[in-house]
Amino acid sequence: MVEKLEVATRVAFFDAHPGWTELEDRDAVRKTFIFGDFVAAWGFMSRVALAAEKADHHPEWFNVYNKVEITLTTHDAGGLSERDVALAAIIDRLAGSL
Ligand code: H2B
Repeated sequence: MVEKLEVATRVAFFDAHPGWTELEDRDAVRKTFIFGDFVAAWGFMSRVALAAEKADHHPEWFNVYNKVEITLTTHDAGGLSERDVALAAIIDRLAGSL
């Protein structure tokens, strides 16, 4: 079983990862990424997909043209866990490098 994040870890996460916000209806975080066009958005999603598969931790996401909305939570923990923090860091890095 994966542990849910402590409050102090959550505060540190939001400080270190601007743009991620908490959902109101469940214990999850979300961030919206905007790219130049669909190809750039899809390229980003492909990189995230490979990283997610490697980590065995997968995003919930929604794409329309150049917009990718990503939600992270850990079903195995029933909320946010270190796995989400780790994947969010990778996602931010991949988005910044495009
Ligand atoms: N992804 C996410 N986001 N949360 C999980 O709890 C999770 C996952 N669990 N990917 C993994 C896979 C599990 O469901 C499978 C069976 O390994």
